[in-house]
Amino acid sequence: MMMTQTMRWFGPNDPVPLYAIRQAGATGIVTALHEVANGDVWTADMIAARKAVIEDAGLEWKVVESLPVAEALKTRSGDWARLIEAYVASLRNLAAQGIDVVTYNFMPLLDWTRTDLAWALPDGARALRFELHALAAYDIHILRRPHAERDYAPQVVAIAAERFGAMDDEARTTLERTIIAGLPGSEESFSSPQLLEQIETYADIDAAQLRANHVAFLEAVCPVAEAEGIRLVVHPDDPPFPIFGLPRVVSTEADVRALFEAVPSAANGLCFCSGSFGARADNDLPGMVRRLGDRIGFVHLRSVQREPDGAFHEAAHLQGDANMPAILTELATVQARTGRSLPMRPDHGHQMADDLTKRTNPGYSLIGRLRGLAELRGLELGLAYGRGLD
Ligand code: DNO
Ligand code: MN
Repeated sequence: MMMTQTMRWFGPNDPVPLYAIRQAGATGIVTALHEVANGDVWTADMIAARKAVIEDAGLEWKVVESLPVAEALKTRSGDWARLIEAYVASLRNLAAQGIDVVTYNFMPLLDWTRTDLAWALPDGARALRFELHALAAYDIHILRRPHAERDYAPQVVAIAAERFGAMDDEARTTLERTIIAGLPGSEESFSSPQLLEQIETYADIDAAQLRANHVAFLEAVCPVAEAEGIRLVVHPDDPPFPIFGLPRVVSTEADVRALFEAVPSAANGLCFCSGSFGARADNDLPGMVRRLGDRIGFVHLRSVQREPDGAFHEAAHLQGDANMPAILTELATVQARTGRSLPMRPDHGHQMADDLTKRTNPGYSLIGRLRGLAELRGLELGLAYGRGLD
């Protein structure tokens, strides 16, 4: 059984058209109603209209990524009850349209974060990169978060000061915009003063409290998700460790296991992202698929190349640190056991070839993801053939 090949599409404004995704060999679309404000209900009409556009292109809306979780749900404050009602209303409307996998994440304030969106590779292609020194330079010298230097090793603080000192105004503005303006799929973006203010709302929320808030969210929405046949899959933290002193509690296998044990509902699932988990050397990616597989409802495949000093960049899908043959082998075992084909998408791809001359969503250009999907499809088929095409 092969995985169901999908690609992310950011809606009518996406520079990548649906026909190109179909030509890339995907059958399913991963998308969201990005125009709906975080916390508002996704109505049946809105969902049906977007679904029709996708189906007119010969594709199927396979996965929602993401139905966003409003900040008040993460901090368990404000109009928490109303936001829960809105969330489950959206789930009901999605189920009525036949959509059964819904992605979300529980990262405080910021979604996925990088410090460079066009890092030049030796062959001239461009990759996304995260560098701890650059993050520290922004945190300490631009955001100027009180006592930020306490969160970094002394040598990182020293290098960050040098890096900041060497930056001109344009470089400082580019770094600031890269970190806080929100990457594709993020629901929030901030100015630095706004981010500083928002970080304060987490002053009394440590990892234990954030995890408790996450469990409370799941306990409130999983009964409806389960009744509606929806798998609610959490996307891991990216990067998978705290930044700006904010807790992150979906970074490791132990984090995921704690969620599953706290809320055993079948609707409480995982979006296994090999890139996000793979940014940590202590995450055993094939082992996580093997041990968590029955709760995986959606798969992001990409590979990061970890570098020294807390840096990493996006590698090609079959290069970098992820052991993709081992991961795909474990995924095939999970599918054989559950009898269910998992939706999979190539996650971030390089900006390469003609895409270097076009406006693209960082990480979501066409050609880099098309190459990734082709390589992953070939690897999956080769492994299946080697097993006798089970
Ligand atoms: C990271 C990517 C991101 C992701 C969002 C989900 O691995 O998959 O673009 O889609 O962080 O919230
Ligand atoms: Mn991902």
